Amino acid sequence: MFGFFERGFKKTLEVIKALDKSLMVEAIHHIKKDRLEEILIESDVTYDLIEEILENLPDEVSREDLEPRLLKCFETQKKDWIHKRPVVQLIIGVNGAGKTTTIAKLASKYRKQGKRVILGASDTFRAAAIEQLRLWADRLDIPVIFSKQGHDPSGVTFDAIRSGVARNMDYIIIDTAGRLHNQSNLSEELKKIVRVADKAHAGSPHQKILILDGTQGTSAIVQAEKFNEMIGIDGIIITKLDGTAKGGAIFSIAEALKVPILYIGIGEKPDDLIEFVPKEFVKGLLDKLYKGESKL
Ligand SMILES: Nc1nc2c(ncn2[C@@H]2O[C@H](COP(=O)(O)OP(=O)(O)OP(=O)(O)O)[C@@H](O)[C@H]2O)c(=O)[nH]1
Ligand SMILES: [Mg+2]
Repeated sequence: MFGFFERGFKKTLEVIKALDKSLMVEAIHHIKKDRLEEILIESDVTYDLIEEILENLPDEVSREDLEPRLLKCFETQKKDWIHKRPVVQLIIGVNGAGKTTTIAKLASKYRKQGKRVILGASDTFRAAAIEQLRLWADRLDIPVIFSKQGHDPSGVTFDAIRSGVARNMDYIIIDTAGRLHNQSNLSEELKKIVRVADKAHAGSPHQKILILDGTQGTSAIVQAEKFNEMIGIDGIIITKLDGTAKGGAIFSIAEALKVPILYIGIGEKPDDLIEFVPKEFVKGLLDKLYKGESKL
């Protein structure tokens, strides 16, 4: 059975392995600092953060030295979620990041936990977007509230939340559009959705979850900051890590945004979503760095 790191960071692991085979065999107790720097650069950790991680460490870096430095990047990971029923999750992110697919994954996960889920198709910008969510809802046998293309997305949000409350749902998950004519349009639309959600169910949306495309690596940080300025972010899900070697970007994303990373997406199917646990992530990476090839 593969562990968390092998499952979630396959491509990143291949790069680390390919980068220095001899290093992988020899590095039982220590790794040379410049080698470590190379590995972190290759896996897309930002340079400033690499400097911070390696600051004042000896030339030969031990696992014990490195571990707390890596974990420190996730210090803000803890978050007190509001567990008010139903929980309203607003899913935001740029076009193509994986919002709709991730909604299907989340819904499928909650269903398996025996929870009641309803979806809101508030990406009314494209007809195909509504269809895509309806198709997932059909496959997963989950109700979905939708309207016609071009209708006000906050109207759909209101209806979905009211319906979710009336039907005693556990989770109401709202899809949104990633791209409008310009950024100020998007910002205004998201702000309105948030206001209307609060009207439909006071205190909601409880979780504003940003979906980031993992193949973009650290370049997704600027994008995330913009969404944070618009309406604030409570959690992040990073998708498409199955297709990228930029897994190290997770350190920089967590450290820069100070928002917890909740899950990672590792494929297109409903089960391809795994909970992100910083300790397991760091342990998985360190196991690979310090135990040699035979274990890979
Ligand atoms: N390999 C892989 N593909 C993914 C993952 N998540 C999403 N995708 C794919 O990425 C593409 C875009 O996903 P969507 O869920 O449609 O993205 P979106 O953010 O809803 O896009 P818009 O509605 O256009 O804004 C689809 O082809 C998905 O199958 C993932 O974790 N791994
Ligand atoms: Mg979509």
